[in-house]
Amino acid sequence: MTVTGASVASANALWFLMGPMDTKETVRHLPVYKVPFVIGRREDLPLSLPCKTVSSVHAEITESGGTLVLRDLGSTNGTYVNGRRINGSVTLGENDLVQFAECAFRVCLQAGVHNTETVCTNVCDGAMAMVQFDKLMAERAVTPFFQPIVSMLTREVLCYEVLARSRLFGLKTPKEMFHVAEQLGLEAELTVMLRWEGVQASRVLQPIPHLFLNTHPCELAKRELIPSLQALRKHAPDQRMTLEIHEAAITDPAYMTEIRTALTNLNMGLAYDDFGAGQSRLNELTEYRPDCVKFDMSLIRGIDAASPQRQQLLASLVQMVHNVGIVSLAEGVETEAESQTCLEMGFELGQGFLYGRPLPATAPEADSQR
Ligand code: G
Ligand code: MN
Repeated sequence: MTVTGASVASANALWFLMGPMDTKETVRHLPVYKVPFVIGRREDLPLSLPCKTVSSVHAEITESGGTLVLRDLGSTNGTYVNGRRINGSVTLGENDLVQFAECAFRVCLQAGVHNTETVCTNVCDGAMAMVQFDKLMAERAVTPFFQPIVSMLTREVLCYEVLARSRLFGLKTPKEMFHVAEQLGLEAELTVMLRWEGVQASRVLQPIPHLFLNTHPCELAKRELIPSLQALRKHAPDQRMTLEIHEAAITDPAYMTEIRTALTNLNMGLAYDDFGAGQSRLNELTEYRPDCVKFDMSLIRGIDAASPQRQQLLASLVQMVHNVGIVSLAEGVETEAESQTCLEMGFELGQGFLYGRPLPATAPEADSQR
């Protein structure tokens, strides 16, 4: 992707306008990804503000010696910095409050935006990914994919895991989306949005399916998870939902106890994701009892041809989970032989390309007129 004009991203930082500051709209993070960065009502501008009080070409930001310089372009209702109408050019600093007529933004400098090895070549792509990320969040431009979770024995589809995808350049996969989200500290916001849109998109399926929904470790670290689940339950009172938590995310026992209680009260299940990939924290299995343990695909792939010791170890873990009344799920099953071995070991549920790839939800023909 090419960006015309000079980039104002320095080696490891990028300027942003954060806003709007005074409405209930989603807060946006708009990278000043090129200079001149022209602001106005016109749609083809780097920052287009569809607001009647903003002039069609209202103001511009340029760069001088690494700092941003703001200039009003003869707008009708004026450009303000920290409440003062500006004449001529004004240098902008971090945390300045900038207003284009009635649209207010905070100026911020985001450090650590680019890795040192990607400095020159990818700086524009990085900035463009930021522009796209703003669009992703503001327009909720995600396409949730659904991967079936089946009964190992009957192959009947019992639930679906929601997986994040989008059609935006540089943000197609969860890895790409979360890479940008982490730079902006918006991992929790992105995850909350993905769960919500997953629930929303699943409504075309009949009957409305039981969903497995992912969490991000920072939601637990920042103790932000529970309110978003309460909102989701309110939005979908009757939908069956199971929350996936990565065992490595469990760092605060007190908060995990709160989450377990909240999930029970909200009639949501709990699954441990990627079990066996990291620490395999066995204590937690009884402490905050999950309803389901998802065994990581690294334990499953090639299990049919693995050594008897490895097979025995996995079979014992499945048995142990079963003995405490928890359902076991094999992730990443790709072949019939893996599936057969997992079934013999006592796995109750399976997920993987053998049973179904992640796909967007489409309404069945017969239900499409609903
Ligand atoms: O960490 P978590 O279990 O939430 O991630 C599931 C990921 O695994 C998804 O990105 C999904 O596309 C991928 N996946 C699902 N089934 C298979 C499979 O059978 N094989 C492989 N290699 N990947 C899979
Ligand atoms: Mn998962």
